[in-house]
Amino acid sequence: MLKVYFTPGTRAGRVVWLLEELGLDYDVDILPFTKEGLKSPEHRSRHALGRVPVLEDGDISIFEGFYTKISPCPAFFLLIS
Ligand SMILES: N[C@@H](CCC(=O)N[C@@H](CS)C(=O)NCC(=O)O)C(=O)O
Repeated sequence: MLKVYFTPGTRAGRVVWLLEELGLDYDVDILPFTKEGLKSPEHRSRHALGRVPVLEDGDISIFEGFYTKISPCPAFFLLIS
């Protein structure tokens, strides 16, 4: 199951939007835009700078907006490979 780490009002909303458009199953973990939310040791273990979005797919963890958006799109990888 995909999991998106999301903070309201940020670019992480684009990942949620894309997953909705693709009709994929996913969970959302909502992190507040606070030091406790984004800069917690737990979230820093996912993203060293404590930012969103982060997308997890099983054991794989991806950050940076571009990669979090292309990774659920296998057709894109077929096009560029
Ligand atoms: N280049 C990154 C930028 C990520 C980023 O700056 N996210 C903002 C929200 S839009 C964030 O997490 N800011 C919190 C912070 O920098 O402390 C991407 O495209 O994912």
